[in-house]
Amino acid sequence: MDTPNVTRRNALRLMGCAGACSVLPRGWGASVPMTQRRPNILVIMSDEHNASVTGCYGNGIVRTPHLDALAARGVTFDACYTASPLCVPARLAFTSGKYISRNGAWSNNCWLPSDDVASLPRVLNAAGYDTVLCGKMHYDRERRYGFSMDLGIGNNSRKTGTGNRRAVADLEPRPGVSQRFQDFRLGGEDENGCMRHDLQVTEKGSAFLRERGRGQKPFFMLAGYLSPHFPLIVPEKWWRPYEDRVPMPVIPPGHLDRLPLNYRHLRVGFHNEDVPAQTVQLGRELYYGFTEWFDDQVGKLLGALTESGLAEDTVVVYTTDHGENLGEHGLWWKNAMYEHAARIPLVVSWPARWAGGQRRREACSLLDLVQTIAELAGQACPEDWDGDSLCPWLDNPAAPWKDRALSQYYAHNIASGFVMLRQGHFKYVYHSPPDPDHAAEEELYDLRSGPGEFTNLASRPEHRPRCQTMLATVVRELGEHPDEIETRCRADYAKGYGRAPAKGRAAAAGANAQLMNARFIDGDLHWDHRGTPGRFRVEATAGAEGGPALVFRKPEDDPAPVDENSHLDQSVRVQPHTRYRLGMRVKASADLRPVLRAADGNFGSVVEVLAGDSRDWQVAQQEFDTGELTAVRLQFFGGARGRIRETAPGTSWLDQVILEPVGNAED
Ligand SMILES: [Ca+2]
Repeated sequence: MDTPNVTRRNALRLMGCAGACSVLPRGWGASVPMTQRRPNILVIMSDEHNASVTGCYGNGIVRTPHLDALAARGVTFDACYTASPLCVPARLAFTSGKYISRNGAWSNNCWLPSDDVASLPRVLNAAGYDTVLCGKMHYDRERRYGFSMDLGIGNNSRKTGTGNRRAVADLEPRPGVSQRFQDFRLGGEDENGCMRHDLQVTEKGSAFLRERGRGQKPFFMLAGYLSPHFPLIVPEKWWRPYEDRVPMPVIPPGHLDRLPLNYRHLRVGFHNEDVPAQTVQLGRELYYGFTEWFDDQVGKLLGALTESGLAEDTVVVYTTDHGENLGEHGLWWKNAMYEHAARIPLVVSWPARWAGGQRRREACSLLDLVQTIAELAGQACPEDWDGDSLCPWLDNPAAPWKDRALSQYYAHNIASGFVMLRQGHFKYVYHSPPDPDHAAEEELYDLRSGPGEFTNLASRPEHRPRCQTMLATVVRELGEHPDEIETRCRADYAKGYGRAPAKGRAAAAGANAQLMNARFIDGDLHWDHRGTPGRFRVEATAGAEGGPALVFRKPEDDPAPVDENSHLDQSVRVQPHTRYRLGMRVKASADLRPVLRAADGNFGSVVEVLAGDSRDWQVAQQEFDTGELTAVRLQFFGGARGRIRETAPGTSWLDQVILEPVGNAED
């Protein structure tokens, strides 16, 4: 990596660095003599929390008393950014201290190059800490990256390293909206997998804190909450205070047509183009309610810390992995570089060292937080980490700070990767050319004069020098031009990790017959079509961990197409509290949408896997948790929201469906 960067970091670290956290960089693994006891470090990391939906970030509607109280006891950062607006890349950047392009953490389907990387947990282990994983970090089930204790909640996904890009022209709108919007509704905590997960985080995290006595090794605990990540299924008592109280997004006329190509792809790829206004409104209200529910969990966990008697010696950090667009700019979920998705809350509280209620307004990032934690533990970071410790700036608000943050997105539903640089009050985004026929795209926003990010200044002559300078900064910071990064990303996706789904043998069709309510004739699975009878050959019966799996393949000699008159609709027995992978291979001339529902109709749609509008074979997959269910209903049909869409007979084919357990329930 670039030596000047390291020099710059060291210089910054040396400036104004005083007190217990004064650390000279010595190379990774070197411990530093401490003059006082090193603090415990509790990082509470939520999922998908839009910073602006927090009381301490100026929201006058949402109620977040516990986070606000933490801010009153701590230092709040107004312009902190994620390393990538997506779960796994952000979390792997946090784990590794590096930009995602430097460790291949492109998407949710990725892991770090090795389990043995010089991770934050390993740095803290070397400093004499117990490192405790309590909840979601979205790790592969074979990777813990050095955490010395795992409280056993989730982190059981299976990464294959594969990915793709959307074709530039693939922007034709489809009728209906994403199945995810069907999970904008009232419902009990038990109906929301994120809430079920988070109740465990609070319970096990609190138990750990209460049992942890003084005099033991210091601990670092990552309390990984899933809230307020969709599904937005929220108990009525938490939603009711926000009914008709959350303002709608304000989108200027014509704005959606002027979005960068990649963001138009996000709208089509996530099927967000035509969300009814009442759905937008309800979703926003539910999100506020979910955020308050999460804040209540924070209160319980911090209550346990107080009861433990360790609070005085514990640094408490609150942050999230990325934000949530909430319908702003016509977008839902994250994936974009607007403030709603890329900016994240960050509060660092340790009253023993820093007076509460302070704010820091300049730009910083999740990668800076990583180095801050290492420095608080009195441990030098690996020289090739990409952030800068916030400690000098925490100690002294007038200390020089870089005022710079960088974020990258190379995952799904885009035509090309993009990178964002926030510097001062400007935000610059560079989108790599998606193909040889299309140029790179740039965005430049002045967040002071236009905080809504509706006016792209990048093409204005007076701003061209600024764009060029900011792109040069991006290249220097990453050590590579974004176009080179995009090329490497595509090559990595094409290669994958060589981890094909585990396949058993078609030896036990009888077991399958027990697993699903279907007819097996001569080893083939038959089910009722409307129109053409379906027949799929059973290819495998063993799941990745020896559990039940179903793999159906349409025999090549079976000419029956899956068209507007045909569908798959089968009940399948599943293990409760288990994570399953649903994969399918289809050929489509129109959108084909498999939907997974509970057999009792009470599960909602948890799987949204679709083939897209392509005449080529498409492979899509998604993981889901079964919760309390013992059976789910697997449906496959063309069109959106259950309506069969007319397709040309013979052009749409369902080739293969895989349903297999991949581990314990995660999120
Ligand atoms: Ca996330």
